[in-house]
Amino acid sequence: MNEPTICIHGLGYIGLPTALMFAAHDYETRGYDTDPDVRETLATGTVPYDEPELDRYLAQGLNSGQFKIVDEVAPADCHIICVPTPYQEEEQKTDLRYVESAAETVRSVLRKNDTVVLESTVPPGTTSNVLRPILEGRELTAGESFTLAYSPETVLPGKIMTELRENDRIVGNISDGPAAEVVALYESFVEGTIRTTDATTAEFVKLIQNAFRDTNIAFANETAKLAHEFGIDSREAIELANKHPRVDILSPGPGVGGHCLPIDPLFLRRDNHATTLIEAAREVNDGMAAFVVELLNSVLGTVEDHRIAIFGVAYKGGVDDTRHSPSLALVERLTDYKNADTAVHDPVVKSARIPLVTQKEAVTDADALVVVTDHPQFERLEPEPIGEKMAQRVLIDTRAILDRKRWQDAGFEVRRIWWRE
Ligand code: SAJ
Repeated sequence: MNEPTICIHGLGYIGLPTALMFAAHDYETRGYDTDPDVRETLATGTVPYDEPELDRYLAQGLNSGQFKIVDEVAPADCHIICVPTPYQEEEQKTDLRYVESAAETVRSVLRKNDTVVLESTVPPGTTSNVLRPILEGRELTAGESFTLAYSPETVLPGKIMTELRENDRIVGNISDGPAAEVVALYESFVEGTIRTTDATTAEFVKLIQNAFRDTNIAFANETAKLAHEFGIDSREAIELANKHPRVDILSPGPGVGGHCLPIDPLFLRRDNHATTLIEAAREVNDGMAAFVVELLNSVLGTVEDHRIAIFGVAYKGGVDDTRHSPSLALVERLTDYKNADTAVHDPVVKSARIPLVTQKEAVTDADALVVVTDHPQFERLEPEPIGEKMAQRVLIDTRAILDRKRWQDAGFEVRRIWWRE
């Protein structure tokens, strides 16, 4: 087992699965996180969030000894940085403090011929202009005495382990020529194609992928709102439009959440130059909470003095992640209305920054039920037991996942973001 040793810096949503993937492919893998609570939880074999396959990989990594959680970073042949890069809305810039601090740590143990890879999502130029100067010293030059590359993850929460294996991958080197060591490293588990480019292009590609998806969803959301005005069925219109060989419009919904699509497109802003289309798309998507309130108002007259049950606080179905969740935006918007009361239920999320209640508590005396997250559990909801607890039978199905006719037959007034009413 003469594979190089790997140290993963940051054991969150991406660092942990990546570390476990390397460990499962015979690399002696060390995992380091600056948060002692994260280290302690993982060391007991507990994955702090829901993600298929991860528990099994963690148990296997710890039991075999291929994966070890360390309290201090030691020298390793390869360092992979997977730390958060939050966006500071007020200053309109990416907070690179965690990347910088991880780079300082790597520098303290970096040796000649080692490899350093950044995976965190960052503004274009970060690997060359921020990471490189921290790592380089009098004796160490990137591209000469050590390898430095950027390689973004592209995995979908809920399918992380599958997509780590199956997705194509980009490796962006900071000097000319392909980063052979880095390609070889990822080739150990990536079944897709690995393509090489320069680091800044790789950073840019990651951002435009997410900006493209966000913009496409914004187009779908705008289409749905326009269709409402024209009195036509947006679902039918989008399905028909998508029959064209070069058209592929995504699905409208209550807004775009998660830690990637709402944030990454903003990393493309440069020296206060607005990215016109991309920022307009963000506005459209952020505006969907207001549209859901409009739908509520159209049935209730006003949401003032009404009690609204909200189903789902996860940002999308099947995950327990509530970051930038459309439900949180909706709850926030409803606080603008006098005496509008909200009760939020989610069968998957264990805790959120707002109180969560049981399904029964949420619907009891509610004037409307808004289904925000497309959890499979909600698709199976029965109208009658819910309706009999509610004060009024009103359903806003923002994802069009419920059988409208059944709910209407049970006396519900039904509204949806897409689909003709
Ligand atoms: N959504 C819609 N309509 C759609 C699709 C999604 O409203 O047709 C909403 C979802 O409900 C959710 C949000 O968009 O609120 C984002 O969900 P998602 O499934 O589109 O994406 P994420 O944020 O879970 O993961 C994205 C993925 N990026 C792309 O597909 C380009 C993933 O591959 C990335 O690795 C991930 O961001 C990341 O880490 O950057």
